[in-house]
Amino acid sequence: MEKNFLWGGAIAANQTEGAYQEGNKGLCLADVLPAGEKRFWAYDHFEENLKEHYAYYPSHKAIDFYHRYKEDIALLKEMGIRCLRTSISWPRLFPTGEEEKPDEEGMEYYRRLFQELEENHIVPVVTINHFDTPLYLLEKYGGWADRRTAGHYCRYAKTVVDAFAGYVKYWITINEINMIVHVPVLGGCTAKNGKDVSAVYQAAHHQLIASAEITKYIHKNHPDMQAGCMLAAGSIYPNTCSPADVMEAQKKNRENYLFIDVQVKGRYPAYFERIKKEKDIRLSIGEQDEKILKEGTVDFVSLSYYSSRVVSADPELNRQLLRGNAFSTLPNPYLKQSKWGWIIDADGLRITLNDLYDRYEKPLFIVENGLGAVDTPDENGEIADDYRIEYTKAHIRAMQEAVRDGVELMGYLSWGIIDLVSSSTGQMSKRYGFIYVDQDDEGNGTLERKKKKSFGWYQRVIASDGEQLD
Ligand code: BGP
Repeated sequence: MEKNFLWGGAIAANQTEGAYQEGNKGLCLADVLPAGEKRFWAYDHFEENLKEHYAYYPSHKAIDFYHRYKEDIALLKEMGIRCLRTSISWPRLFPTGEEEKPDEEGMEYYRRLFQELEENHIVPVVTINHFDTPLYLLEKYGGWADRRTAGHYCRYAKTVVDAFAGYVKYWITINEINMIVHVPVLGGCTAKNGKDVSAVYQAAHHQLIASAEITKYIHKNHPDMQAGCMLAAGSIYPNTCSPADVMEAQKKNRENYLFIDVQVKGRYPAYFERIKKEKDIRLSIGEQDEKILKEGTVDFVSLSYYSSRVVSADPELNRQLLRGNAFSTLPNPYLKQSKWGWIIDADGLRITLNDLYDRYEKPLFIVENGLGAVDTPDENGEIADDYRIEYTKAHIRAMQEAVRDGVELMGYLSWGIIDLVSSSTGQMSKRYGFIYVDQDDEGNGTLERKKKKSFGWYQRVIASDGEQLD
């Protein structure tokens, strides 16, 4: 890989920081979610869930990154990473979302964090909104379904972009923007518990508008910065070569590409008209919206990639979809799955990168990829996570092939480079890290950090610029 390739890792505020009430921080969705089975119910029952009291809320302490970031950054530096993607907690700066000015204590925390990264020569990539719209806005306005949430986001986003201009060059406006159609509440649409399709697409429209406004703001005021969109990616394969299945796969792929099509091309694609008709989506589009979208197109396309998916046009088969995840899929007989039912498909990363690059011709950036697995320390406390090394190695190889295919790639960031709370399940036991954190699903443990076998392996990969994979 090229010398300036951004090798590194990724985390998010609501899954790592903890300190959920420190300073004046307001709450976000994760702060009212339990761990385990009940979490999926909670996503579907936003309002009912608010009345529940759980014995343990994993985000409240998370991995205590808020207090331990110096120690963690020192370990990441030792690993040799060149880039860390993290997010700013919106409600840490704007507790309800409606404040005019940010909370100074919160601002100071991020200033110190970015300074620490700078001193360690680690390039930050910052997500402005990673699944943590202030809970107050979710309750009061139904989240992004109401355009006022977009206005509050823009005030927050302009504040951080201006304040941290000296430290941060790469910004991602909204994490996995297509998630809103798969798990609406997680994506920030709580109106009607995320069950009204028009409200969901209205919320998505507001996110697209807000993202375009900030992108335009960045281009105008900070020409050295770059603004990117982000897709929860993974090509969708047809179950057979029957044209009906191929058509179904194309349709499902478009449902995800829709958002990135808007963010790259600055307009809704022609096929959206048919989606609207078929789903009976009624949207209210402002007079200026066309112009806003056109003027706020992104500089790069970032993506998370964990797996590919398989769909069929046969309703009978669709009843057998693997559920329990944000994305449902049929099993792929050629591939294995992780313990959480995620299909493991390294070649799929190459296919996805090629698809995206053909479509957008913009630099791509892998900002999440990794294997969620159970790690069991041996009698000496060592963690030999060869399965994670194998997964990552295969994906890096596939990525290198995509680059040989002609894809322009800015970097590779391994998700959850340090163990953190899983977003979908709230578990600690679904671990992604090259650094182990001693904590279980009920919050027991010392929070002590420990290098896994993969730590040294990734260190060698980066030092050799991806040459030394074995
Ligand atoms: C993405 C999110 C991350 C992260 C990751 C892994 O959807 O952007 O926040 O959590 O998926 O998913 P999980 O934590 O559910 O295993």
